Amino acid sequence: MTIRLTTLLLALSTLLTPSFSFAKTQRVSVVNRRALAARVRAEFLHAWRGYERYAWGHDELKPLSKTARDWYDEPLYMTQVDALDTLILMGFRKEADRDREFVVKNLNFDKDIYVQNFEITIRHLGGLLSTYQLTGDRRLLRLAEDLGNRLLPAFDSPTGLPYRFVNLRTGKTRGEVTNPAEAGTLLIEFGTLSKLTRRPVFYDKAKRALVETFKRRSAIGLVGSRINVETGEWAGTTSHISGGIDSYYEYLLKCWRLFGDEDCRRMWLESIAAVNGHLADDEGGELWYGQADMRTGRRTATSYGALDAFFPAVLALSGDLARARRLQASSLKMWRAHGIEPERLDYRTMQVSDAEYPLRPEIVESAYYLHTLTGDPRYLGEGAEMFEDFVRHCKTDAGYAALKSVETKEQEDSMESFLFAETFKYFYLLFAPPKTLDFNQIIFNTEAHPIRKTWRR
Ligand code: DMJ
Repeated sequence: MTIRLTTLLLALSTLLTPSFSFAKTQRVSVVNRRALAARVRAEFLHAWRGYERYAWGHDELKPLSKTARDWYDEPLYMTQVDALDTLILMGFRKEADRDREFVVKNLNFDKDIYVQNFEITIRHLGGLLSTYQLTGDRRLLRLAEDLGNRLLPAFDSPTGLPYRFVNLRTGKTRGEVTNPAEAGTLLIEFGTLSKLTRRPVFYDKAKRALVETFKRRSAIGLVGSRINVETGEWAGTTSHISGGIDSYYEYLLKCWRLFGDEDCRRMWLESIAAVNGHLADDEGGELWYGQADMRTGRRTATSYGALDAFFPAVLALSGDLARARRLQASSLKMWRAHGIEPERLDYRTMQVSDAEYPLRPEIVESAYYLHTLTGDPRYLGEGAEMFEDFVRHCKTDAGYAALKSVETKEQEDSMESFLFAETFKYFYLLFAPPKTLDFNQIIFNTEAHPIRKTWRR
């Protein structure tokens, strides 16, 4: 099936609804925004061409050696699925059609491999569902449902918390120690699958996983870093908003907004109060979020990083623009310390503790949300600065490369699929002409796949 241009434009016009008029005072002109959006598009295409040439049919391009990498023994076309909706959003029709046909003809989940439930859910289930909504191509929905069926055994634990790995063919599971992010970042995708297939089982299992995580919060309302899915006991009691917990909070808020789920609303409101009460840190007038013991709230570390930079977006979406703005200023300080952000630093000393930059999108995502929700042109200027740094340090002749160190700027032979799903997409949406996605109708999953409400509550 090929999508006709009119169909595509219709889908896009449904997705891209103008809902803001921008202040005349903004310093980055519409012309510059258009030029920046065109630059993002051109750089995306550069990376995509590299992938097509050297890694087509494999999970990822290794941009320095110009070879391919697969996550498992057989490829699951990670980049091809993750990139699909961005190709459509940016208007690369020929490339999108070719990619979609490849995925539909070749993607087969009947494989004897153990996949990571969380990663496959946010990338594959999210990517297939959003592209189905954009194109109406029911073959993508069938693939999504087949995948959903194969992932369901992951939830068959004594607690309902999902095992980390599941064999796509046999349904056998592995990995009994998980974390709140992996247990609680499934409901947007599984819930949408339920709405679109009218099979509640997906919603129910993923919702239970979210609730079972929340139920095990401490008396002061915090969750820990690792949890055993068989006993329900915490195996790590450090609380934070970083990788391993991050998108658990994001999904509490977004599932309330997407599905109108009142349980999610209650869990979000209680959780954000605890996070702001115990993890937020006022450091010399700056706002950061650090680590604390989940039971006592005692501060255990003052570490912040590239993954934490998603939180201004969540705060902004929740309506807390004041904290969102302050935290984004801290993230930008982290970025500017080395002209691109490290994976982690100590915000008291600004000493880098993990220097790599794996092409992460979170800080750009937050700039996009803040610009959309405030109309403040400062976020365009900051986005332009970040984009120039990103191109300067990460571009290679075959694509874009992660950095081993933001201090030395030495590149690494890695280009994760979220470069296409998220990093380029958020840069593009930030600069794209003055119309924006309507957050009342569209919710991005944590991999930036836009899901549109097409159902009644
Ligand atoms: C993505 O896979 C998702 O955004 C996830 O929630 C966190 N990490 C990466 C991007 O940094």
